[in-house]
Amino acid sequence: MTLKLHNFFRSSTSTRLRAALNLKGLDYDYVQYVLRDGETRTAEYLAMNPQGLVPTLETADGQFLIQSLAIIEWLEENHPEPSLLPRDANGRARVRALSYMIAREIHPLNNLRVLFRLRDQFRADEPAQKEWFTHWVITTFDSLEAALNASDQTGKYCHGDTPTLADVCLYAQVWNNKRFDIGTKQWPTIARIQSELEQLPDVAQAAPPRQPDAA
Ligand SMILES: N[C@@H](CCC(=O)N[C@@H](CS)C(=O)NCC(=O)O)C(=O)O
Repeated sequence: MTLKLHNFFRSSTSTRLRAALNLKGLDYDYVQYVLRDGETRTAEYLAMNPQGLVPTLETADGQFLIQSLAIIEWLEENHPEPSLLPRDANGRARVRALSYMIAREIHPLNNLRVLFRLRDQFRADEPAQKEWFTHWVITTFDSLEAALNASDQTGKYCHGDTPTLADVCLYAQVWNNKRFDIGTKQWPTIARIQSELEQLPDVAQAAPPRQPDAA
């Protein structure tokens, strides 16, 4: 049995994990779920992932791994090459910090269930949800751009000249932003890194439109 990826094409946490799997050259079976249809809230799915969120990675020995960053760290430990984290502790701290800016500061505020909650509790219509989403992207992307520009460790990618955890998070977030018409023009370094990432077939293959369930 190979790895099984339970995911959804448009989900940015799924995109970042797909990119990591591809960069590490790992094959996986693609299992698709439609979030809006509640397909991750069934008893069967909740038994794999009690949060009812994607992605879940089913391992060859039947474990269900949840939380995309924890899964990528698991990949890193079990399939160390090519590494998505720098060899030095300072570099690892930097890459994790850049990753967390996206994964912990943007994504949790803009997740589907948060947008639904804004709608249901505060009657936020679609334009209001879009404004909310955009606000939190801009807040962190401005800081991310500044952090990237301030460091001579920024290279072809977020950290040096090989893709890291920070790049797969960035790549997925930029794709997610497109759904709300947020481009990259106002962040030239982010735009440059994204275009470098698009040149990497393993990363580009993880993009939402290239998945079997792409609408
Ligand atoms: N921190 C989790 C977040 C997982 C998550 O929220 N996934 C989203 C898709 S990107 C989801 O399943 N959303 C469904 C919902 O919000 O109801 C991770 O990194 O895996």
